[in-house]
Amino acid sequence: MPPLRPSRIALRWLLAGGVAIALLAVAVPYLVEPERHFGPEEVTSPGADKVECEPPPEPMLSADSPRYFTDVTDKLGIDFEHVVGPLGTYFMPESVGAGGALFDYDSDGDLDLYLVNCGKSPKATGDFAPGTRTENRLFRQEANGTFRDVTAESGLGDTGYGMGCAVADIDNDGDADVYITNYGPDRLYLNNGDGTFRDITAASGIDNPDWGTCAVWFDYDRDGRLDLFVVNYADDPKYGHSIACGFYQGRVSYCGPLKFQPTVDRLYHNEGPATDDGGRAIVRFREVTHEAGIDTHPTWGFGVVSADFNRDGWPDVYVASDAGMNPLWINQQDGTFKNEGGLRGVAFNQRGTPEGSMGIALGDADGDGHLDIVVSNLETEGASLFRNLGEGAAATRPHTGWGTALIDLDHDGNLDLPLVNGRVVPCRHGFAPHGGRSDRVGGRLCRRDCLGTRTHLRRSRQRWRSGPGGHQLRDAGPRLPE
Ligand SMILES: [Ca+2]
Ligand SMILES: [Ca+2]
Ligand SMILES: [Ca+2]
Ligand SMILES: [Ca+2]
Repeated sequence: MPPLRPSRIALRWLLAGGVAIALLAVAVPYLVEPERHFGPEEVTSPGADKVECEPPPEPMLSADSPRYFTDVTDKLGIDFEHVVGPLGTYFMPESVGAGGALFDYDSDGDLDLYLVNCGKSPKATGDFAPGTRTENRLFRQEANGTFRDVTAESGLGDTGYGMGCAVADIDNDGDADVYITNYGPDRLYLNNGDGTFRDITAASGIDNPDWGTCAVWFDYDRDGRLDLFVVNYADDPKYGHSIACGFYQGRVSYCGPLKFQPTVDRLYHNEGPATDDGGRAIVRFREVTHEAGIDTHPTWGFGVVSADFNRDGWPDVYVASDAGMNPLWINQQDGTFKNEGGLRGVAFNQRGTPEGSMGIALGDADGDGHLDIVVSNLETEGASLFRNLGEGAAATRPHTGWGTALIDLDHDGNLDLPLVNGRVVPCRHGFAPHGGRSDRVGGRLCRRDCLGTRTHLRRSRQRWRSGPGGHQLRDAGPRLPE
């Protein structure tokens, strides 16, 4: 890899940080029409009446506030729009959004941008506006720092109902390969080394038809080949996740996790190089979910990270579950894992209560040399900070958090904590968003010593953008049925 020029490094970090926040912010709006609820059943959410609608927050960026980001989206040629709907069927994946990755797909030393897209909801009537693109898209970073859409020529324009992706070199040939989690069958794309990818899902032996949300590559048996842990959300054979649930004062919205069945997350062992029926090189995987013990604890999984949490030299796995405990799978060094989430204090919050966990950030928040964990949760729960000393510490924000990260945004050596919020449960007076209806994110980036400051996402009806001072990507938002 050629050395990076300083100016490019700055741009790269600016972009990486900005896109990280933007991707984390792809939480779909919860703009629902109560009279249009779908499905033969409603359930009531006890406690919803206790959720007060807070007044819109005061702007948090003053004229002399530091600007960590500059909006370069249009300038750099990134025109991605995240598409869901058309709304009206309460198809729950609409309320989750999708992620993406910054990685160097063509090995030229410059980070490229891959953005996962959702698409049309299965039972939705109506359609998107003509020309709406629903496939995942890949943008190549050009020599001048701008981005060019190379989706079609790369072969990475997966059209599944996308949720997330995990990038790693799975065949040890030096280039980055891509796993995509979908609502429906996931996909594995092998990098051909010439700027193109090919779908090797079936030939590789990977078969995850469930609602995959997040995945991580890690070498759990330390044989030099990356293995795959895939987190799945919920099963709903009865309604296909198109079902509304009742809340306070007859209001309806997307259902919570307990309406559905939890799922088993899956572990695939990398068996090494092989060839497909046509004689082309592939990588073969074998599902080891059961023999590794992962099926002993189903989850409503939204996030997953891998690290050596107990410092024994073997990588472990931590899962954010939208209900119930968050499992911490400690590697037993023999191909099996044991859930020690409760034992190690990361399964529940500070009060011993399970939370609606969505995002996970991993980093050394207190600078003691050990990895700590931040988990974003549902409104009224706040995010949780777990220091890696067995201490659990609730950090914070009274909003429903989705994406989060621990990242040094201002290069001062301290990790900062962006938390992106979005409402899914109606409050006492309806669906007032976190801060009213406008087009900006007001936010103060959180240093390690100020866990508790807030970052608000405000939503418009059709699209969101961050700013002022924030990186910007656009979300096409809902196209409401006519
Ligand atoms: Ca590149
Ligand atoms: Ca590769
Ligand atoms: Ca391995
Ligand atoms: Ca370990």
